[in-house]
Amino acid sequence: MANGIFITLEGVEGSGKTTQAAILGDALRQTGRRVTVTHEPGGTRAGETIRAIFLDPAVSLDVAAELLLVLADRAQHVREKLRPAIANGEVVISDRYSDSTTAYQGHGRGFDLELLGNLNRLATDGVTPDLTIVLDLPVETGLERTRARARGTGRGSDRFEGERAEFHRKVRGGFLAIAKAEPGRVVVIDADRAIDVVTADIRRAVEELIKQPLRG
Ligand code: Z5A
Repeated sequence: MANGIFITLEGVEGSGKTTQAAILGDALRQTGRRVTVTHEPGGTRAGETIRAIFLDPAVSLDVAAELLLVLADRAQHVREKLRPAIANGEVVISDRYSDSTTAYQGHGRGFDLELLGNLNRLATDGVTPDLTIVLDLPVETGLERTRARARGTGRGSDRFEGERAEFHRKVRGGFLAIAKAEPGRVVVIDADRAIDVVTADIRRAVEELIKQPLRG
């Protein structure tokens, strides 16, 4: 049985994580691998319930409550879904994971990064990505994409879309700081380009990890 692999996609809102996670999942399935594509917050029944509270702009949440909710979501996601799938030899792709907490609650909200490191260790229980792809782009471009999607689908804005651009810029800086500190795990890809061009760069990074060409 092939070893399980854990890949995470990170980045600011509208950077294309969900789009690229689905494309990458399909490309990996074409190699005959079993693939789980999942996301945070969410990914489990408990997680989807937490997600509904976490993102609802009408629900008042202190930033400490926000932090603890996303950690509770991760603790459940790891133990119920991620670790079993990885142990079963699957490729697991998660749209957001622990780096989002460092970037949003740490760099964005201002929680102490050492504290967040300890809390993330508790939540992740040693489940660390083999590869993290940060999709990087100017926050205005990402927010414009999500606004355009909202106009097209009627989807309302969430707790974070209402934050000022300055907050999202700090978050972007957080992801870039993580990438600088952990170059062996984290690859930054310019996401301000056409979808297929971004896909090609992601494919190259994943091929390097799995030592196998991808099609599609
Ligand atoms: N959060 C947190 O604070 N702490 C944590 O620890 C975790 C999360 C885990 C999750 O919301 C929120 O939770 C998130 C951080 C916080 N909020 N923010 N900001 P979410 O899951 O609902 O939102 P998101 O993760 O930011 O996803 P998103 O807004 O859906 O963006 P995305 O997944 O990166 O992008 P997408 O859905 O693939 O694409 C967005 C639109 O752009 C869509 O219409 C696409 O067709 C289009 N798109 C995608 N790629 C391109 C390119 N290359 N060119 C043009 N258009 C494109």
